[in-house]
Amino acid sequence: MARAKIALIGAGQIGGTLALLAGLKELGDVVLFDVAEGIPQGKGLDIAEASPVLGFDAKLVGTNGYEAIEGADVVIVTAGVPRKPGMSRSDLLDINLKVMGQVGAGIKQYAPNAFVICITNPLDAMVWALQKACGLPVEKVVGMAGVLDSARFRYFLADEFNVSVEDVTAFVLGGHGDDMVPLVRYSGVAGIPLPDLVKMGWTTQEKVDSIVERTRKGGGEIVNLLKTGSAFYAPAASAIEMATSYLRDKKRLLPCAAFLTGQYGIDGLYLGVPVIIGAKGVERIVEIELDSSEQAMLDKSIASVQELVAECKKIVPSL
Ligand code: TXD
Repeated sequence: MARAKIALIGAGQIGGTLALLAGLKELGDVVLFDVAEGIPQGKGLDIAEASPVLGFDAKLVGTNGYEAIEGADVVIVTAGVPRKPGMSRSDLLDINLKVMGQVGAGIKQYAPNAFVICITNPLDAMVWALQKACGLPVEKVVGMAGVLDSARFRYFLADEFNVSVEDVTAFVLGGHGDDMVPLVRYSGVAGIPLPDLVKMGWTTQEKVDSIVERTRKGGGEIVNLLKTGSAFYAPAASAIEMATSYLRDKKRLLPCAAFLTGQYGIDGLYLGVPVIIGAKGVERIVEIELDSSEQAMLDKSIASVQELVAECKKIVPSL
């Protein structure tokens, strides 16, 4: 069977890491696209030159033209600008909405059958705008945030319990912001829920609360350390997990920003919820039961995403 084709729109920090991981996992051939000349070409060639040493077969090409993404099976979008000092949130929205417009048009023309994963921030609004711009079915356009937020939660828990990260499951719902909803009841070690682990004396409620807080602020913690730029290894790994589930029809249950049509009482908005990703894209949206405090946290998160989308509609009324 021919190799899958993976198009990476944006060849910055995350884009470059995505290309390396896609190669290492032999997911398929990779096209790196960026408006910056030389960067996608340089990164593509550099990673291709690593392939004999690392032992993978994949073609990696860099480009500044959308035609090179023709027929892509998966498109992962990181294109955009980060918020710089002095830039307001709506300045950032304005620029990145324009970027989503361009990227969406490119996908519509050259990769209308792709599974599209958006990573660009502010995530919940950008994936919404990207879906509108490319016009692909909503089950083929998702946002990456929950896998990353859950991975952070899992790592902190594994560290606290001194157990393998592989045995820690964790769930984070809602928008990709400080009011995301880490679900303590649905997280635990090898099937033992966190509240039971507290009862068993493995940890304390205070420690769990502080891990929840650290998870919520996980993105900011890395930004503060790096000073320039934001996290890129874990975000890239998370998007690759989603792409793999699609390409290999694994039907993983992963928290992703998916378009809701009534689930969780929401219609017409992208929000981080558990979904099953298989060969058809988002094959199922899983509605889990929430208690009143979890629902209240989710409602707060929903309100933030709604506010963000309303701001986007103000900037681009045609959306
Ligand atoms: O969980 C999540 N969703 C996130 C999101 C976690 C971490 C970072 N997240 C966001 O991903 C971050 O706030 C950014 O919006 C994106 C990409 O992060 P990255 O660290 O890769 O940013 P870079 O290094 O600035 O790369 C962006 C690239 C850069 O090379 C630009 O030249 C390019 O985007 N760019 C474009 N490419 C194509 N088309 C257009 N119009 C364009 N404009 C800029």
